[in-house]
Amino acid sequence: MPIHKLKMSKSKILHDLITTKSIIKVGGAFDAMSAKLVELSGFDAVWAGSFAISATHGLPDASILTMTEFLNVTSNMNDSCQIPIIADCDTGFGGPSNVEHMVKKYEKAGIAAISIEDKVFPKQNSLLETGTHELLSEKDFVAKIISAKNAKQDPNFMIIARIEALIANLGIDEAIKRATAYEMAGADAIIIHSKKNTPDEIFEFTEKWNGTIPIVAIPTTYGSVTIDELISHKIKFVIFANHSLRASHLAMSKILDEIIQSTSLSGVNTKISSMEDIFRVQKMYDIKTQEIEIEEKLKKLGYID
Ligand code: SPV
Ligand code: MG
Repeated sequence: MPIHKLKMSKSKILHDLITTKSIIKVGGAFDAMSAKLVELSGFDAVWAGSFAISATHGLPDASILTMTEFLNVTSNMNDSCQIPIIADCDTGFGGPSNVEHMVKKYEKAGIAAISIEDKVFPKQNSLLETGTHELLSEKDFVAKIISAKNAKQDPNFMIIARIEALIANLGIDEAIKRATAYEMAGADAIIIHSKKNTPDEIFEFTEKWNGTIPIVAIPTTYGSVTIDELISHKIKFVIFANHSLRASHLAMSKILDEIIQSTSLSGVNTKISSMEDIFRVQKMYDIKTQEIEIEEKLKKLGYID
């Protein structure tokens, strides 16, 4: 009898990392190539963030793209790399029934985890100072978690509940109350998000909360926090949400400005990746190997000498 080597699912890979790693490092990406670069740099998982994906469509991070559009991008990212993908699913694209449909679709696509946040639809990016950050009632968000949990088939597929109470300036007690409710409803992890420039309120939350599910932090605004500090304050996942997008934006803007102001490309060629670099990441060299394999097969079948 042939022995089939079953590949471990990415949800299982992500789930196992919770016990084997002191902290899981998640790099933000916005398409297949940036996801691949996140993997090549040694991150444990990829964050398919709504901010970065919306921006690369030239659109605001304000619930504009549809679930299908996000899922298409996220699936491409998933296909391009071996590490698990954590999908930022905003508010879940509607009510509990929309969340149910979404969980089925994302799980079927091989995505390891989804995150839904407790804001009302349409949401706006959490770090937009002038943004409206209205929270959904705890009861209505718990209904979404119940729906997500009922819809998932794979026990390792993670439902991450994201708390926006600190973003909405509602304070630690509200954040703790919601975290407790979301854990009780079946969330597999909690994202506690903050827009402060120090990790103080995040650490106050992690000290006060008695929950047992993993806690996720997104230290975009409190970027001076160290990995060791996060670990010692019970953070299990750290998401570097948008740095690949912002790095690309800066690099592209600089080079394009230089090209338009120059009379030749001689100055820029050393400042950009080589064609070889891109050939490698897009697996261009696999084409030759495939051609050789096909040719050998065609020879065996007598089509060519
Ligand atoms: C994202 O990357 O889309 C996020 C994180 O949701 S934040 O931009 O900080 O809201
Ligand atoms: Mg987002």
